[in-house]
Amino acid sequence: MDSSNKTVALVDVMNHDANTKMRIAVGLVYVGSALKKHGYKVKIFQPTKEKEIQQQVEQEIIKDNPLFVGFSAFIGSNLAMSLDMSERLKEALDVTIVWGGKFPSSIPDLVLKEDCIDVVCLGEGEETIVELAKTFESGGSLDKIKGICYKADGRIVHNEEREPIHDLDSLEYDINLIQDWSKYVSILNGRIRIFDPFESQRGCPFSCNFCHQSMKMWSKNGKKIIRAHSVDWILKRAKQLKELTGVEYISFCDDEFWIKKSRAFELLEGLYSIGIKVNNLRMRFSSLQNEEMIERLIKYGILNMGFGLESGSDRILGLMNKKQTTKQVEEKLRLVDKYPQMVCGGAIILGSPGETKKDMIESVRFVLNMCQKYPRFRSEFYFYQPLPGTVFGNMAVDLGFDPPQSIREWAKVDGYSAHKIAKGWLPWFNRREEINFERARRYISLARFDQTREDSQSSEKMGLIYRLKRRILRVFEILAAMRLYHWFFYFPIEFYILGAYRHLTEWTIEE
Ligand code: B12
Ligand code: SF4
Repeated sequence: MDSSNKTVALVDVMNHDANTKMRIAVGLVYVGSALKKHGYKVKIFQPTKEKEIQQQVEQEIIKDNPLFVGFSAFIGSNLAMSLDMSERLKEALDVTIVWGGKFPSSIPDLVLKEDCIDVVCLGEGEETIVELAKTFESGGSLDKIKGICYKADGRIVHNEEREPIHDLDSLEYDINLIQDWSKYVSILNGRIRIFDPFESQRGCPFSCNFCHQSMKMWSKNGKKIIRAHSVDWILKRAKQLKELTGVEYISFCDDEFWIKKSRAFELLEGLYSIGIKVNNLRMRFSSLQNEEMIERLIKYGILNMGFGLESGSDRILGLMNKKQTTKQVEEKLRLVDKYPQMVCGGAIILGSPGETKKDMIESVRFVLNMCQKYPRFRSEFYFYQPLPGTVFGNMAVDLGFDPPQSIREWAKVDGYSAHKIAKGWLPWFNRREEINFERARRYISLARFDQTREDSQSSEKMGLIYRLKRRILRVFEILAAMRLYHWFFYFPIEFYILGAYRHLTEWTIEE
């Protein structure tokens, strides 16, 4: 171990408010652990979207006067907040600012157009960040550090690529870098839950065209790059997490969890034996094979699965290279439906490049139909965000998407918090369709496609008033589902009624 007294500040700005439970900045725990191993003092900050909280973090960083500040940045509003903080820190400290993460790695030149950002780490950061820290400390040149882009003499320099890390078990993952567990711990069915504390493997054998995994950087000689931690490595850290927090439910943020079935089961069994179950086990429909598999999952306490449904239109599923059909999806839902203790969900993307109104209606109807047939199935809708370097990202450009020319413009391409679709984000919709698309988004969030939620909440939540409000909202949910089914969005008066009612009564049911 080298020794250095220098502090490094690592920041991941959450795009939610301080009342929402946090997810661990897994990427920063990895890079922070690598720095810690080499003797650096590391502080990880995860400010939420409130400006005061961001400024408190800035004050603490200014007080520490770190060697450099690293930001983990992400498409959407997170980009603008990370940029604001970077600008303020640069102004106050004249400190070196390094950005990393999957999204900045795909647009490094644009990131470096910002005066306050000095270096972008491309891809995996565990080795790169240590080399950067040592070089900043010694005042040496950055030109030999693989996997970075940086500014020198007014121009942008692209260094040689860095090979992906082969042996994931050689990496440190020090969960003691998390400062206040109460911000991460939530309660599910009366038990302690932590969302996505671990990544058990990196990569995916599939290449869905909308996904980051369709980028060239994740293949070598025509083969996908896949690496996994050993089961023992994960279990060791899971035990530690259990001792620290008493956790009983976790999830994994792997690209794809079921790459090797025997390993996946060994891991689930191992976790179960130390009193940890996996909540919302994410998987492809094709990974779910038969009844025996569901029975084994139930045995290890898994009662909730999250599938990548992506579309209810076979044409779009084909375009996505998803390698699944709606018929196969329904077969799997029928299989799950045999087990009353199991609930499942499937996320949908609307607005993919080349998707038409007809495809979207088909998708929405398919989901409505599945929710009705299989009441323990629920669905969420997301809106397509063009990711640079992915197959769909390139297709979007061919179809007229003019990629933003600044970080702030990219920040508007946010499937969560944008109220209006940023201009030109989905150019394959004409103006009329764009308005409908926008309204469909609002009706989708009202309709919720989530019947299981009501069941669990009515038993959990107390009070007549709550149940009454829930019933009224249910009427609006049904109306919204009807509108979506018929793709009829004229006179959206429900929102005015609900808006006025909420204003008058300060209605607080989650939206
Ligand atoms: C958890 C997660 C989320 C969470 C939280 C995201 C967040 N803001 O923190 C939620 C559920 C909210 C989410 C939402 C979305 N997500 Co998401 N999500 C993930 C997931 C599953 C795990 C992320 C993670 O922790 N990875 C593990 C760590 C180890 O990897 P890492 O963060 O990349 O870190 C490494 C390097 O990037 C680098 N690094 C990272 N930060 C830094 C900082 C410095 C200074 C340095 C030097 C290096 C460095 O070093 C790390 C270690 O090697 C990934 C899939 C995946 N496995 O990565 C998708 C992923 C990140 N999500 C993705 C997408 C597209 C989305 C959505 C846009 C989907 C949608 N259409 O709504 C939304 C966007 C929401 C928003 N605007 O914030 C894409 C991003 C692709 C891209 N090019 O940006 C991914 C990769 C999924 C995919 N396969 O396509 N997501
Ligand atoms: S299966 Fe999932 S992780 Fe793999 S390419 Fe498709 S969407 Fe991405």
